[in-house]
Amino acid sequence: MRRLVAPVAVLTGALVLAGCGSGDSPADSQGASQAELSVSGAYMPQPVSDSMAAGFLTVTNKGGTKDELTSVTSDAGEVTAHETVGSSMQEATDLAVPAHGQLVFKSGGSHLMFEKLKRKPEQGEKVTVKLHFAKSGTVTVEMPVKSATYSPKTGH
Ligand SMILES: [Cu+2]
Repeated sequence: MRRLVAPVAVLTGALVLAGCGSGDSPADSQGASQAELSVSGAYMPQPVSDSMAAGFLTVTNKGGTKDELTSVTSDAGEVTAHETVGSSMQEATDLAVPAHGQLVFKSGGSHLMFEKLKRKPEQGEKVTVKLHFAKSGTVTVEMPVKSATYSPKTGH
């Protein structure tokens, strides 16, 4: 006489806890050897000038290799990276994005300088800029135009 074996219902929906708890060590070991860039906080204060404007953003590198911002381009007009030295500013080339670090463009410091704008950007519009990096290639950023007095919240 054959016995029917009741199929055992296996609950496969159990939670699988992915291995966490090893995330405290810096990711500078093998496997994190490439630059890994992301851009955040991009904005342009609505310019007062018809042809010139500044732009700000933060490039974050989560990878273990540094990268460099070699140039910036935009269909809106000419754009270069500037750094502020004392009370004047000068064009900056080959700005480093350190491994596990940031390249910060912010009011009062380094900034993107738009010149010879084809038309004046208005609040609510977006200006597209392309950031060209030595290793990571081109990153396209949509930069929203904010009010002339806009100031981003800082802090962590
Ligand atoms: Cu400038």
